[in-house]
This record gives sequence, C-alpha cells and structure tokens, in this order.
Amino acid sequence: MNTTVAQPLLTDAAELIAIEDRFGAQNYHPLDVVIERGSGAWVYDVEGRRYLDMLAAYSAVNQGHCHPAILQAMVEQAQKITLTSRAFRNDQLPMLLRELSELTGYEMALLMNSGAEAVETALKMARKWGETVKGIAPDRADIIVCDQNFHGRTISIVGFSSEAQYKRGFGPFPGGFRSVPFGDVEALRAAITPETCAFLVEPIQGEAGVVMPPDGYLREVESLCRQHDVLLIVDEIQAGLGRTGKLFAHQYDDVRPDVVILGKALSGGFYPVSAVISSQEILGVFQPGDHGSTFGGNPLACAVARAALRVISDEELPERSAKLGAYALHRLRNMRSASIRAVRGRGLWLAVELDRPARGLCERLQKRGVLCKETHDTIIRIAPPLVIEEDDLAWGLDQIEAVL
Ligand code: IF1
Repeated sequence: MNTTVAQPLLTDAAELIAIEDRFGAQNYHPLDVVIERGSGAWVYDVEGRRYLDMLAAYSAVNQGHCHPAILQAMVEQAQKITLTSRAFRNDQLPMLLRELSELTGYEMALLMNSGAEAVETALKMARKWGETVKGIAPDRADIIVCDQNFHGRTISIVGFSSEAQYKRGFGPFPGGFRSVPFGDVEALRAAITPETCAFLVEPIQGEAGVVMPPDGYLREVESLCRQHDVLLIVDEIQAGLGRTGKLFAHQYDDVRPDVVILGKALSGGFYPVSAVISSQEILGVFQPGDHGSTFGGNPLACAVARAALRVISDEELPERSAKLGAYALHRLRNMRSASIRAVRGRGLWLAVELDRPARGLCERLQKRGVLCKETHDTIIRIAPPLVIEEDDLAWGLDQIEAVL
C-alpha cells in the first residue's frame, strides 16, 4: 500500500503564501512576492516574473544573488567537509583569518554566524577587557550605545534598543548599558565614567533610515574614547564591505576603531557568517572555554567568506558603490514630487523620506518589477546589490520616479 500523500505542485504564489502564514510565526509582514531564484541584482518569482532587487537582503548580497564564484567555493567545500566544530581545527579558518587581517589591517578576528551573535561577542569581549585590562571592578563595566540603534534581536541587544516594539514583552533585560543621542559627541563625553569599557556605534544608522552623523563625528568620538580608555566598537554589519562606497563606512572619518563587527555580506548571502575584528590585546581576553559557537568558524562558512571577500576586491565593489551611488543620489535629488521630504545616502545606500507611509509605494513598485522595503513607515531604502548594472539602476530609478 502506498501511504505517501501526493504533494501538489507548489507553483502558485497564493497557495505558498497561505501555507507560510498557516505554519509560520508571523514575526514579519513581507511583500507578497514569492521569490524562487535570483542572479546579480535580479530575482524571479514562482510565476517567472522578474524584479530588480533594491534591498539586497539588507546588504547581505552586495555581491549579487548567487554569485558564481561564491557558489563554486561553497559547492566545492560542501563536497569536502562542512563542520568540524572548534574542538578540532580545519584548513579554511586559518586562511580566512589571515585574509581578513590582510584586508583590514587588524591583527585578529573571531568568527561567529549571525550579526547579533558577533555583537554579543564584542560586548562580552569589551566587558572582559574592561575588567582584566582597564581594571574596572568585577561586574561593573558599562557600555554606551546610541539612541535609534539597531544591532540585532537578542535579549541583551533589544534591551538597549530605543524602539519600543523591539523590547515590548521581552523583559527583563541585562543592565550595564546606557544610551546617548547618535551624532552627539558632548552627550557621549558626559556619559563616560571610569567604569565605561566601550562605546558601540553604527557608522550610519541603517534601520533608523540611513541616518548619517555630522561630518567628523567618528573622529571626535575616537579621540574621546582614546582619552578615556574606552573601546570604540563600530558595527559595520550593514554599512561595511563596500555598501557606502568604501570598504568600511568609518573610513570616511579616517578613524581606526578598536573593534569592527562584520556580518551580512561577509558571506555574500550564502550562509550566516559574522566576525569580530580587533587586536591581540583586546581579542586576547578570550581564554579557551570563555566563548564559542558550534558553527562559528566552520570550514564551509570560511570557504564561502573567503570567496565573498575576493569578489568584493576583484570586482572593486566599494568603488562601484561610490560611483553608482553618486549617480543614484543625483537622480533622486532631482525627482520632482511633493511627497518627498528628504533624500540622503552614501554610496549605494540611499533613503527617500516621504510625507506619507511608504508601504503603498513599495507595493506599486512591486507591480512595476522593483523590490523595495520601507523602514519606519515613511522611509524607503534603496540599496541594490553593488554589482547592479548602471542601465538596470537607471531603469529602477525610473520606476521610483514614476510611482512618486
Ligand atoms: C531583521 C533592520 C536592516 C544590522 C546591524 C546588526 C544586525 C543588523 C547594523 C544584526 C541586522 C537587519 C536584520 C533584519 C532586518 C535588518 C535591518 F531594518 F532591521 F535594521 F538591515 F536595516 N547590526 N539588520 O543592520 O544582524 O543578527 O540579523 O545577522 O532583524 O529583521 P543579524
């Protein structure tokens, strides 16, 4: 007797959406586009329609969807060994560590998986550095963060969020975090105490709506941190790896943070790979057993990350982002629409702020074959894969202009 239930051919978008909504937690409100495949800056839905991706998975696919070189590295590595655990060594982690050091100029790195995990890692490291190097009394080291920050979704990270929805219902939260206005050096100066071990900041606040601090902010922050022996930790998870037109967004202020956190495009979207990059003095606080992860630094992740970094360099993605971003910013600034309140951005990371909710506009763009996602209700982010062709970008901007 055949007991297997015949699976219907699932190509119908409405049916897939109904299944997802029936069997999945409703922690998102996605656009109703069911993507089946992608290449470069384009994705295709289950009905074969194609869309220009202007979100790039929140900058995780800076290298474009399914980049062939990263795909090849992933397939080749998956055929050899995927996971050893850090109980044993593997032949990919050392190569990635050295390549990261050569690329960034930092002495060492610690590999994790998601962005939030890397942020947690940096926070633990900063606290332990505060106790063991700076000499702060045990369990007293405090960390300063910024209002409107976004660093992930763990309990401690949402605990220092200023967004009510990210926290509501999830308390109690760990203490030892204080928040100051983003872009305000004097507020930071006033907040630092002898028990402050670190200041955690995004070079440009992504989730807040691509919010840029005043020019020179990070430079002043850096000297303030040096003066008070406070670690400057820069979250480049979304801003880094070419998105803003330089390898790292903090390079616009010509600073050298003590700690840089990477994620997202570190794998080109193939696999969750994140890293905390710093010096021997700081990362050296971790002793065997202090911290870890089953998957962190696994050979598949490392092979993928090595290929993803090579693509960023070989295809000069930061330069491409700067050039195409300048063009896009110019186009957006010249769009005539009564509903535009502000246009801003750096590299191919742009935001258009409207005088009305942006969701309807995103839905109309979807009908025209362009995928965008609103943030904070009234802001549309424009952040396509950095490999986007100039003609495609121009066409995408034409569609945005038309719906505006
Ligand atoms: C979601 C936002 C973007 C990040 C920075 C750490 C993380 C992120 C600067 C955590 C993650 C995400 C996650 C995703 C949506 C998204 C987002 F709108 F929420 F803020 F990109 F703009 N630091 N950003 O931007 O990395 O643990 O997710 O790997 O949570 O829905 P993760």
